Formats: sequence, structure tokens, C-alpha cells
Amino acid sequence: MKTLITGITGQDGSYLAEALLARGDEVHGTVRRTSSLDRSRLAPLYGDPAIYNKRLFLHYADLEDITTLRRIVAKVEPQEFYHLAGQSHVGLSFEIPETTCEFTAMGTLRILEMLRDTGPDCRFLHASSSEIFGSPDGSPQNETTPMRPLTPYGCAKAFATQMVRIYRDFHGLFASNAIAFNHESPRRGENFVTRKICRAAAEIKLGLRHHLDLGNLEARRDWSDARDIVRGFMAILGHPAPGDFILASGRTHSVRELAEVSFASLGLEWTDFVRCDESLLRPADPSHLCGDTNKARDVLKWQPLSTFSDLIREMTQAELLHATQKKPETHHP
Ligand code: NDP
Ligand code: GDR
Repeated sequence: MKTLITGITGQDGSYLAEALLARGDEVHGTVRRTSSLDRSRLAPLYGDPAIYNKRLFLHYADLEDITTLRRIVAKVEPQEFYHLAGQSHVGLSFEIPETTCEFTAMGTLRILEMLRDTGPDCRFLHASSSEIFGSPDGSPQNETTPMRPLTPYGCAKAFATQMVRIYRDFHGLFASNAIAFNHESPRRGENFVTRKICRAAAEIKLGLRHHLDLGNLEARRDWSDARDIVRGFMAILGHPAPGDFILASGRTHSVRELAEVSFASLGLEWTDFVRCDESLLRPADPSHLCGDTNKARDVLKWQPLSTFSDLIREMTQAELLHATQKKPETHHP
């Protein structure tokens, strides 16, 4: 099978590329021009001469550059198209709302318009988000929960999610929304709270720093393992009919509990090191997001395999290894 991924250099894109290659696919990914060619999450694939430019191909295309994307789709003729690219930081979307909406909302609409022209044979997945629910009336949320976003990022995802529904219902595209709740891994971006906490705990353990500044400690999130969610993406496009599917763990934890698990896994008491920094509080922050995964469990036979504490411990250990490699050598007399 030929597959196309936007956002292949990101956390999810890199795991998805690995999983699709393991399935036997020819994988194509779009990358944007950056000043550094360090696409570290793809490093294991780059380094494999049997994979890179044999079964994994990268193409330059920005989300605004629909002509280039159209050319890539025409050349590759993918059977599956995973659209993961976008500005993915919710807090930052308050600082850069226009680019967030341009890439996430309009970028998705342009791709749908292109697929409407190029033909309905390609199955399309949009990585939607729990942020579309914002302040829901009840918890947990399912595929029919009304969208009530609180953040520019959530608004952009809500627009894209509804457009996917419109193109599925009225233009006959095989287009699905994976409504994913937070998912993490050692490849998570460094400014998301899980990675930030796990990294700080490891650096504090090694004496490389002394404090960690955090925003809202009471915020609760439904955290999963990114590898479980990526498995869900593949199950969604593997299902014979398109639709919307919640992918989540169905359990919530607070940022406070997250810090406790990470620091405790290194024998540290988190309260000795964590400080509250009010400048890290967001203008708005959803507080009751928890996914109801009954549809994905029943229809796709999908379920998450990893637990919250195992994931946080794995991420903390990965940071410890990383920080140890960075640590300046001690010179003995
Ligand atoms: P990352 O931030 O790790 O990756 C984002 C990807 O999008 C990167 O490959 C990035 O490229 C690319 N990208 C960003 N802007 C553009 C642009 N203008 N043109 C082309 N490519 C661009 O995100 P994740 O892997 O964590 O998430 C994947 C998707 O899933 C995102 O859309 C995110 O919003 C959504 N999502 C994620 C959740 C999560 O908890 N991880 C939960 C719900 C939804 P580059 O490497 O060059 O920056
Ligand atoms: P989120 O993830 O906004 O849910 O978006 P993030 O890890 O950024 O924040 C989770 C919660 O932690 C609180 N928080 C902090 N967050 C960050 N980043 N840094 C801090 O110092 C800090 N202190 C407390 C936040 O306020 C928030 O409540 C993620 C992204 O992957 C989106 O792309 C995705 O759509 C949603 O998850 C579902």
C-alpha cells in the first residue's frame, strides 16, 4: 500500500511511519524547509539504507503550498492519507492565533478541496483533538458531544473537524476524524507538560538544575501513549466505513499527579522542586476533558495497551539517559 503522511517529522508522524513501514507500506511524508536538516525523530529510518529512499520518501511541502501538495498526491497516488501536520501547541496558539488557524483550519480545508478534485479513492484521516470540546456540559466526551472550543487551537481543530464531516457527508470522501486526547512518548515536543516534567526530574536527579516552573498544577488531562493512538489512526483508516472516533485512555490525571509519578520514579519528592509560575497560566484551559472510547473499542476493536504510570516512568528514564549523555565529565584529581 502507498501512504502519505503530513507531519511525518512530528511525534505521531514518526511512530506512524515506523508502523506503516512494518506493515509493508511504501511511505511518503511531507516535510517543510527548515534551517536545520536535523529531523531527529526520523533518524532511525534515515540511517537504514534499506528504508530511506527505497520505501520511505520525503517531499518538501508546506501546508500553505497546496499546489505542491497536489503535485505530490498526483505523483504518489496514495491509498491512505494521514493528515497530522499543524501547529500543535495549545498555549502558543494564544500567541500565534493566525498561523495556528491558517495551518490547522485552512490547511485542512485546502487538502479536502484537493481530494475532492483528485478523486475519492484515497482514504483520508484528520488528527482532530479533544480541544474541540473545550468546556463540555458533561464528561466523558464521545463522538456526538457538541464542539465548544476555548482556545484558538481548539477553534481551528473544530473548524477542520466539521469540514471533514461535510466533505464526507456531502462530497462522498472517505474522510475520518481521529478525535485524539493527549498522547505522549519520549518523542514528545519539549514544551509539552509531560516531557517538560520528565526532563526536569531527570536533570534535577543528576544535579544539572534545581527547580521546575509550571503553570496550572490542577489541570487534568486524559493522557495516553502516542504509540497506542497511532495504532488507532491505522485502525480508523483500515475500517471499511469512514467516521469519527475518539481515541483516549478514558482516565484523567492532574499535572500534580504527573509530577509526583515522574519525580518519585527517581526517588525524589516533587514538592521540593516544583514552583508555580503564574506567567505559564493560560488565558483559558479546558478542565473536564476525558474520552469515551466505546465506539473505537466496539467498532475498531481498538484499546490502549499502555498505562499512565508506565508511560511517565518510561519518559523519565529516557530523559535520564539523555541528560546523562549531556552531563559534563567529572574530572577526578
Ligand atoms: P508535533 O508538534 O510533534 O508535530 C507536528 C508536525 O506538523 C511536525 O511534523 C511539523 O513539522 C508539522 N508542521 C507544523 N506546521 C506545519 C506547516 N505549516 N506545514 C507543514 N508541516 C507543518 O505534533 P504531534 O505529532 O504530537 O501531533 C500530530 C497531530 O495530532 C497534530 O495535528 C496535533 O495537533 C494533533 N493532536 C495531537 C495530540 C497529542 O496529544 N500529541 C492530541 C490531539 C491532536 P516540523 O517538524 O517541521 O515542525
Ligand atoms: P495540551 O498539552 O494543552 O493539553 O495540548 P500540554 O502538555 O501543553 O498541557 C497540558 C496541561 O498542562 C498544563 N500545564 C502546562 N503545560 C505546558 N505546556 N507547560 C507548563 O509549564 C505547564 N504547566 C501546567 C496546561 O495548562 C494544560 O492544562 C496537547 C497538544 O498535544 C495538542 O496538540 C492536543 O490537541 C491536545 O493535547 C489534546
